[in-house]
Amino acid sequence: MSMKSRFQSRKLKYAIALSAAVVIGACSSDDDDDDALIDNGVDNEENVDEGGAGQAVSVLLDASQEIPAPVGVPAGASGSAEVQVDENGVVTATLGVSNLSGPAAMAHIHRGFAGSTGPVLIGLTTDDGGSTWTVPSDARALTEEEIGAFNRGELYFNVHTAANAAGEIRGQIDAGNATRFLVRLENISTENTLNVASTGTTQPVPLSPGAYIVHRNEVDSPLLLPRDAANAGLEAVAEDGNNEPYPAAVPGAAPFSTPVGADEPGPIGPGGAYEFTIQGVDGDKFDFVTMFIPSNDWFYTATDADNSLDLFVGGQPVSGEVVASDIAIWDSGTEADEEPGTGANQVQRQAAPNTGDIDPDTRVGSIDGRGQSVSLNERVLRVTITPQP
Ligand SMILES: [Ca+2]
Ligand SMILES: [Ca+2]
Ligand SMILES: [Ca+2]
Repeated sequence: MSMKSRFQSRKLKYAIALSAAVVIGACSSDDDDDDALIDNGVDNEENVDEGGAGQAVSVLLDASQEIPAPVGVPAGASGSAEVQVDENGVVTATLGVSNLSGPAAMAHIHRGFAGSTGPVLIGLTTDDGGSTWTVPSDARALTEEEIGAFNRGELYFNVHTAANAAGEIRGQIDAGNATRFLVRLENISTENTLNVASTGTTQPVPLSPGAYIVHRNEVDSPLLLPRDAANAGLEAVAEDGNNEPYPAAVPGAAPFSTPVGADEPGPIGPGGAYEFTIQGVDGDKFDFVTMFIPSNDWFYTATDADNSLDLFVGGQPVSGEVVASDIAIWDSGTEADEEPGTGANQVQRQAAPNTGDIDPDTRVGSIDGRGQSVSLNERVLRVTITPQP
């Protein structure tokens, strides 16, 4: 694969002071206000896959890693596992558990970073009533993307009991080869950001709970596929700010929901932010979607090459604010567009979710590419990616 040619084709981007007025439209995008960057355009001579395919990983399970927090767990409840994934994705694992509140009823390997939950990939079986679990010989192999998830420490064991059906002990399968990154999505709009021409007024641009993914796809972000008609996860975020359907619609998609400093899921207005932690190895990419709320079906996402942000450049972890031109407003192609900030079928005013006329153009694409425009006086979203010690 040609990481090299990709990076060679990309120019160094310079910091430019943010101009007072930025109009995003068919002929003018937010390419104009590159005011910081993580993309230094360094050539990547060779893309070496790091990580643990073939490597045996030891895993300790306990109640403290479990989400949500389990109840009535004996102090010594624990598990110990050894797991290996070969280059074809075939998983071998042995898991022993002890001191649970009752017999272990199920044990699975899931996809999700530490601190989040995600779908089951592989079910384990037991021959001794729940003390020891293994991957059955007829279990499916991991896909290429799931092997990537294993290599970056994104898989975990979860053991279920009657008392804790959602899980009593959990253990992250992490060989320690990955870099941890804190991702911050910050709303930097103000009361004066969105121009509403029909009323001659301005509005802020709130952003919604959304979804993110770390992946290795060469051509496109899985969050945006298919591109000729939005997946159900994207439609729900883009029209209604609802991220619940995404994990089922797109394997590996994970929700972010609760603003920094809040107790409950909700949108972020000016000054608000979402934060979450991801992990990656060289070659891993990151993408996200969050609704441009004063719209029918618009969202912010990465528009870097392959619609994803590289987590490593020249083999080194990226660090800092994502260059503004690598983020843009897209349309999910699922609802006809009304004037931003006023439409009766937009989420702030509509009678019910998923209400509005069919979009005459069903393609998932940037509003620039679809010939649409919006008048913004300021930037709305700042994304910062910071490697963690
Ligand atoms: Ca639309
Ligand atoms: Ca719809
Ligand atoms: Ca609507």
